[in-house]
Formats: sequence, structure tokens, C-alpha cells
Amino acid sequence: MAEARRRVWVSQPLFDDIVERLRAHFDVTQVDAVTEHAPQAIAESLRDSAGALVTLNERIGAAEIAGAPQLRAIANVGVGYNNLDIPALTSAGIVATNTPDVLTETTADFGFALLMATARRITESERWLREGKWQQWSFGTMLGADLHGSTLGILGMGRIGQGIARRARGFGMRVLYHNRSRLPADVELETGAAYASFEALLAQSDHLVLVLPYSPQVHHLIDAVALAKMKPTATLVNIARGGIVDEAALADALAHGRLAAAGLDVYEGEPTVRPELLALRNVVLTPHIASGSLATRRAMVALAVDNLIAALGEGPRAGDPPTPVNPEALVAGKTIIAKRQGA
Ligand code: 8YV
Repeated sequence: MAEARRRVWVSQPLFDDIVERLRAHFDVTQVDAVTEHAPQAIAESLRDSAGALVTLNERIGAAEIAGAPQLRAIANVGVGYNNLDIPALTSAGIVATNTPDVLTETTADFGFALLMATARRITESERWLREGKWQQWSFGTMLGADLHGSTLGILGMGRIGQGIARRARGFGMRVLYHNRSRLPADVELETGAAYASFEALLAQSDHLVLVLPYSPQVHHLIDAVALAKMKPTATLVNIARGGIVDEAALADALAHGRLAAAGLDVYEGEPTVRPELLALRNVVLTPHIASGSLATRRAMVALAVDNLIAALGEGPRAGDPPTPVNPEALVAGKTIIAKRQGA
């Protein structure tokens, strides 16, 4: 008698033609409308699953996997994976994967777009024009800050941070960065970025872009104290994760002229945006779309599907997913696959 096919859960509508590839190997249960899953509903969906394809909206930790003994792999569609409790997954022998590289350039493009929109007051001036406030051309309308000739600070110098540094070079900016570890000299040379301490980065940046991964250690790293160290003429752009910035302190600094402007793509309580931010004219707000070009979103889903198939021991890369987050869990996974195959 044929062995029952293993079940895989797909938590959101993604690209059907790409998700389809999972069906060659598994029974796929795909959610067909954008859904905010309660923790209990996630646990229920994982209960009989061998794998799951999820997005940043699904928070998965010890409680959600406790009743899912067959669960072996979770493929996150995104490079950031702070929605997953990696130590809990690893100790349960569950491989987690993410989608680095495929979104680097698109996200760096967007970081730069948000920086330009913020510095040159693009959305603020468009709103003003649409509201019929442009009655007469005036020399002093919507004066902004230059990018060329200014100092760009990049906090978090991974792949996306480096992509932003390369773009900044083309714009004639001086680039400083701060990172957990200093980059090799050849990368500093190629990106044209100079290492600075966190304090120097805050003090010297005319524009500061946040691109570091979220972890509890960096929660509210940019708080009232950090903001007070920035130039009052500076702009701040966040394309990383909302929790890195203390939004109440940011809104206060923006409202009282202690910071010129901010561009935010991510929020502490997204999709809810703090009313104080919504009320400010000097903040550009976008709905977490930095990786959102069609081609890149498709590439992210394709990589997540490849990861899931391989992590569950199927396809041409069986047992060797392209981008695992916790490869140590693969060893446990392989043992389990071998046992299932009667080896
Ligand atoms: C995604 C992101 O839209 O990759 C990330 O870390 O924040 C975004 O690119 C998101 O993760 C989708 O799940």
C-alpha cells in the first residue's frame, strides 16, 4: 500500500504557480485569503504538518510546535526571521530557512527611494499640492536636505546595507557604517564605506538608515537618548524592523524639531501605525514593502519552496536546503528522514 503523502501548510496566498511545485511531493493546504492567524490557529495548522511555508505574520515558537510531532521544516518567506523562535525549533529538530540574497538589490533600491523621498519631502509636497495649497510658486516651498555631499550613516552592514552604500557612492555621499563586526578591508574599499562607532554614526550622519536584523538586544536601540545624539537637521530611515526604534520617542523628536524627518517602512505594532506618526507632516510612511517588486517577491517564494522541498528530504537537493538558518537542525532532520526510509 502506498505511504500517505506528507502534509505541508502554506500560511498565506502566495504565487500559486510557484507554490504548485510543492504539490509534486506533498499534500498542500494553502490559505486562500490573507489571514491574521491566532497562535492557536497556527498550532492547529501545524499539528499534522511535516512542513510549513510562512511569512513574517506568523509567529512560531515552542507553544505553536508543541503538538506537531511530524513537523520537520519551516520555510520563511523573508530574510528576517524574528517571527520564528530559532532555539525552540532547533531543539525540536525543525529546520528553519529564510530567503537572503534574492531580495538584496530590490530592498536596497527601496531604502534609497525612501531616503530620497524623506530628504526631499516628496510625499509631503504631493499631499500639499493635492490639497490645493499650491496657490503661487514660491522660492521657499518645501526646502529639503541634499543627499550629494552629505554623510550617510548605515546601521547594520549586511548585504542590504552594502547595497545602499554602493548606491550612495554614486550619489556622491560620504558613507559611514556601524556593524557588530567590522567588514574586511576589501569590502570597505569596494563599498566606499568607513567604519564608525555607534556614537560617531549618530553624531555625524546627515541621513541615517537602519538595516540591521531585529533581536531583543537591539529593541529600542534608537531611543530618546540615541535620537538626542543625532543632528536636529538629520533624517532617519527604517527598513529593518519596527521594534528597533522607540516610536514614541521618534514622534516626539519629529514633532519638536529635534530631528528633521523620518521615512518608515516598518512599525512596532504593524499593520497598526501609531497615531502620533500619522499626524506628523515630516514622516514618510510605507506599508512594509521594501522587498516588494514583483520579480523579487516571486524569487523569494521560489527560494522558500526550494528550501522546503529540500529540507523535507525531497527533490534534487534532498537534505540540503539552499539557505538554512539553523543548519544544526538538519542533522536531526536527516536522521529522521533516514529512519522513515527504513535505512
Ligand atoms: C518581507 C522582510 O516582505 O525579508 C524580510 O525580512 O521584511 C520583507 O522582505 C517579509 O518578510 C515577508 O514575510
